[in-house]
Amino acid sequence: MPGDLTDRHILDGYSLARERYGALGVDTDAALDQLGRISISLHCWQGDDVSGFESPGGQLGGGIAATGNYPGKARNADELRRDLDKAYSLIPGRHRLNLHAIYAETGGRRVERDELRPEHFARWVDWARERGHGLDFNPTLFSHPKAASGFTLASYDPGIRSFWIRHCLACREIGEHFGRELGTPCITNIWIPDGLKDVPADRKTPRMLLKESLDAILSRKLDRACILDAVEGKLFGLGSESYVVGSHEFYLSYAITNRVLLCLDSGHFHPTETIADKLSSVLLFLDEVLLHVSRGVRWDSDHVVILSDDLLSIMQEIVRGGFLDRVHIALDYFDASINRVAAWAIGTRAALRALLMALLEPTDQLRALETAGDYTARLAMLEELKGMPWGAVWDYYCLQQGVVPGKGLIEEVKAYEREELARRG
Ligand code: RNT
Ligand code: ZN
Repeated sequence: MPGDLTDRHILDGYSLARERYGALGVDTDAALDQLGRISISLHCWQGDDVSGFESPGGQLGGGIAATGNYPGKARNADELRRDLDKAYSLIPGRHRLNLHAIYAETGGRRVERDELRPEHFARWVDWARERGHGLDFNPTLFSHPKAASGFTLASYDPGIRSFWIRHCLACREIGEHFGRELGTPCITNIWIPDGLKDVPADRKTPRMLLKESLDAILSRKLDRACILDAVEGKLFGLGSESYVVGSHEFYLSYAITNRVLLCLDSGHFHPTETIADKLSSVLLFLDEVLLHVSRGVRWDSDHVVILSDDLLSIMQEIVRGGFLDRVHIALDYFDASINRVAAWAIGTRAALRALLMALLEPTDQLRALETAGDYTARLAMLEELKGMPWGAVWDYYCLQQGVVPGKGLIEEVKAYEREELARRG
């Protein structure tokens, strides 16, 4: 078809792009080599609006919400895995999967969350092993009667607290099992919804309780070659607008003191605050961090990731700081108003495109200009880079990795919708 992107167009475009970047001292082949080694953790929960398989029709709680009712949502683990396979086939590179505890497969039997065991995830492990995906994990401390008060690990009720402590301990065992089975550490991330709608009278006690609960959970020493623990803070949620127990300062301090990973979710801060600026600070004091790459829009912190300035600065900071080995990149958003497979593919491709743009920067030159105080040239160079043919390098990367380039993604997703999603009631 005239105007279509053929292999020859892509190869021609790449060879011109390689020359242009070469003139700036940037090696495009080396950048693609590096990009190919980056594994992003895709969040299983985009595939079914954070429903999980615990109880049909269960309500999403914990101050997060998926809006929209696009048809074709996965109703069980087989459908979810099929959708994930489709999504991974649209994303160049080899990537991980981030599971939540509510995605256990218990064969129709109700298993309480504090009784979950590795065997309830056996099929996920087999699937991951076959396809070469590493697994990450999350205890689920929401969408449950014992979280209905809005409090879990910081609850004043010792029975509630100990239930959730047992759940988190069970999940750490599962995480360690994943890491051992798959030969890559499983990042096991704790996020809790605990907070208050209105002005608290006591901000201190719930935080003391949370600290105690976390100590009880994390003091059990597990093999760091198999599991890396992370903790995730937040500024506010729906129904916890005035106070969130696990705030950023709480978890930053906790992570530094206890040598666990800090999870920075890009949707969990004030609207003009970006996590890009935080990386070079926290990584002076922490070995590693986990990112939940997301996109905040007004009250929502979980829109599909797009190639925004914010995303680009996060990836630039990771690359410029030499942090690729110490920053684990995961995605966290849930949009039920568009095709869910497309949501995974578009968001992950955006994250990879931003990484590629960052990898194509002449970092040393930019730093030299800055060190010399030549801010004029630095600004001019940064603006120039935005117009460089990085898109041609991306297309070539897709071709190289056997993944559909350009808007071919749309046709692929539509075909999958006709052949698979349309058959779901
Ligand atoms: C919620 C946190 C958390 C969740 C997932 C489902 O605000 O971002 O990471 O999105 O655990
Ligand atoms: Zn998150």
